[in-house]
Amino acid sequence: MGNKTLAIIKPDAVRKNLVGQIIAKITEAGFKIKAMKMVRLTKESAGGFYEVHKARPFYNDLVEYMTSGPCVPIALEKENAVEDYRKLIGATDPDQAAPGTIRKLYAANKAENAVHGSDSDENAAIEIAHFFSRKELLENYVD
Ligand code: IDP
Ligand code: MG
Repeated sequence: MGNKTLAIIKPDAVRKNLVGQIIAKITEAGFKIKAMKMVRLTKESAGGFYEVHKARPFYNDLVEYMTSGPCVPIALEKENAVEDYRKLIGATDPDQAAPGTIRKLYAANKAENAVHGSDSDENAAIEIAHFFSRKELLENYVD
């Protein structure tokens, strides 16, 4: 069981000024912030990040959405991080998300759903490396 996951506060939530409230939910749930930045993704970066969804009908809209404004990637640490964080954010579609979850509270719809969460330990490592260099992770390390 791994202890790291990648969260992203997506552009819709940043536009709605929800960064603070979402981070509060995350830290109240016991996650530690290991690295964080605010960044406007290029099409190449967003397209690469969501490469696994390339064949899906919503891929182009997803890349457009993720590049529509700044987002806030956050490397998180907690025991059982991937599973616990996915439980905290709720289902992809906010209509299906459990009460009190971040997506239930803050997501507009299945496409613009406020936050990202890694789906496995392996992908968490890949996704953290997508946004944070080894140097950044070491220099900014918070124990
Ligand atoms: P996840 O974010 O809950 O892991 P994924 O299936 O990995 O969900 O999809 C990645 C992202 O693509 C979603 O968070 C959402 O922004 C978008 N997405 C997923 N399914 C749909 C859909 O059916 N229509 C439009 N956008 C979608
Ligand atoms: Mg996913």
